Amino acid sequence: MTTDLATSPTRPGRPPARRRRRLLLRLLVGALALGLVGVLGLAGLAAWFWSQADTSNVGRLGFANQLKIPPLLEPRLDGASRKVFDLRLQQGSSELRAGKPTQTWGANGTYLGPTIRAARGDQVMMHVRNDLPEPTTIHWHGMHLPAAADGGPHQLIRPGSTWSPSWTIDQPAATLWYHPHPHGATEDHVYRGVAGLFLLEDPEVSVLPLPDRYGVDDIPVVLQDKRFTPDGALDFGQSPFSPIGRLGDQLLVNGTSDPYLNITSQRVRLRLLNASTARVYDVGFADDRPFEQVGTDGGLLERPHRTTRVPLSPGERAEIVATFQPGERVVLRSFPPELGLDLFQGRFAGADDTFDLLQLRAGAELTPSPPVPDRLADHQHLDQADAVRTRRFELNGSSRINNLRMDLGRIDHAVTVDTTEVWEVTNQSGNPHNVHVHGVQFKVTAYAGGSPSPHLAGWKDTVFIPPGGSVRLLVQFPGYGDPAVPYMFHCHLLQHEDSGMMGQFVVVQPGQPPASLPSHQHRG
Ligand SMILES: [Cu+2]
Repeated sequence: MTTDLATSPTRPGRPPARRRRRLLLRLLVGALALGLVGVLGLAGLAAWFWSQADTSNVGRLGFANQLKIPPLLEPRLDGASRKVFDLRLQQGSSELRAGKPTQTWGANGTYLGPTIRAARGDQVMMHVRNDLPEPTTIHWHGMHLPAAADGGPHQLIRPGSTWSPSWTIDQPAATLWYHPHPHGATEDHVYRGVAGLFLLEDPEVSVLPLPDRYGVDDIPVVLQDKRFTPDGALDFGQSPFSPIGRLGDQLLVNGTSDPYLNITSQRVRLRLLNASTARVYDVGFADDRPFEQVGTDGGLLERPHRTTRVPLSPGERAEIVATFQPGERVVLRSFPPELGLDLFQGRFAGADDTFDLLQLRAGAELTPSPPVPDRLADHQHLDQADAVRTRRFELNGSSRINNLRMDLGRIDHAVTVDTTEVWEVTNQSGNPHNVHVHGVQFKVTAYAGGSPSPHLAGWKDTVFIPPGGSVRLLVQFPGYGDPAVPYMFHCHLLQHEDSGMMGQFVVVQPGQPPASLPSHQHRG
C-alpha cells in the first residue's frame, strides 16, 4: 500500500481516496521528521546539560578567607538546674561571597547557627523563637529524646512564637546537629541556611587523649553546596535531569567560601557534617594521606578506622583525626562519590564532582599531640537474636516508602518501648537515597547483603542506600513511650523527603494501640 501510494503520479482528477492517502503519508513523513529532529534536539540538549553538569572548583580557589567557627552558645542555668539555650531563627543579609550580600536565614545570626554543647546527664531546655516569615520546626538530629521534643513536622513553630522542649541528655558523646523539618519545606529552609551543630560530651570518655579544644584542634566542618544568581541571591533552580534535587556549584564550609584554617597542633579533629540538601561527599585529603576516622553519626567508634576517604550523604557525620607536619599546607577535598548510578544519571547527581573544601595551614611549630588511642569507646552490644520483629521498608521512586507517600495523619508503625527490632530497608528505585530514623541510634548489620564497611561500624542514624541496594539495621527503642506523638523515618535527601519519602512510627507500651492523630495535624 505504501509503495502504491509513494509511486502514484500526481495528477488532477485521481480518486479522492488516493489523494487522502498521499496527504496522510506526507503528514506521517513530516511528523516522523519532526519527531526525529525533536529526539535529536532533546538528545543534544541532554548531552549539553550532561557536558555542563560535572562541577569542580579544584585549581580555582585562592583559600582567601579564614574559616568561620560557629560560636559556642552559652547556656544559663534555671531554677531547676536545667541548661537553658536560646535560639532565635531570623532572616537577614549575609556575605557568603566577598562583596555580594545574599538574603539568608539563620539562628542567632543570618546564616547557620551557633554550636550547642551539652554533656550526658545534663537536663537541657531549648527556647526556639521563630522570627522567620514562615512556620518551621527545629529537629535535633541524632538525639535520643521524647517524640514531643524531637522537632519533627508536628512541632510546628508559628512566626512570632517560641517552642520550648526539654529533655535529659542520655547517650554517648557525639556530633549531632539541628535543622528545620517542616513538612514539604525542609529543603527550602535548610538551603536558606538554618542549621547548626549540637555536640554531646560524656564525662566518662572525656579522659581520652583526642583533640578537644573547640575551634583550635577540634574543628567543626559543616559542608554545604550552593548556587547563586548573578546578583548574589540564592539560586533555587536545579537541573531538570537531577535525580536527587538541587546541587550547587559553590562550596561553603561553616558558611565560609574559599576557606583556609591555621592549625597550631600536630593532630586536629575535624567534625564533618554533610548539611547539604542533596549532595553526597567523599571526603579525604588532596595528597591522599591516611587519617583516623574516630566517630560516626552517633559517637566514637570502638576502635579508630585508618582510611583515606569518608563518604557522607546528607545528614551524616564523621569525626576524623589527621596528622600534620610543621609548615605544610594540605587541602581537604571531596572526591567523586560512589552513587551506584550509570554514567548519564551519575553526572546529574554529582558523581563526577570534585570540590576542594578547606586548606589547612600548619604553623612553623606545632604543639605535639598524643597519638589516637587504640580503644575509643565501649559500645552497648545489640544482639540480633533479641530482635522482637523484622520490619521491611522499600524506597520507591523519589517520593514513597512501601508505596505510600507521607501522611501526617497516618501512623505507619507502632514499636514497643524498650525492644530491639530489625529494620530492612531496600532501595527499589533507580535513585540514590538514604534513610534516617528519628530518636535513636542504630547499628548497620548488613549492607547489600554483606558486611558493612568499617566506616559504618559505629552508631548511625542516617545511612546511604544506592539504587538496588539494601541495609539491615538493628534498632533499639529505649524509653520515651508516647502513643500520640510520632517520630519520623525518611530519606534525608531533602527533596525526596519533602515530596513524601517519609513515614511515622510511635513508641508504645506493650499492647498499647497508637492514638489517632488529631485532624489539625494534617495541615502543616
Ligand atoms: Cu531519597
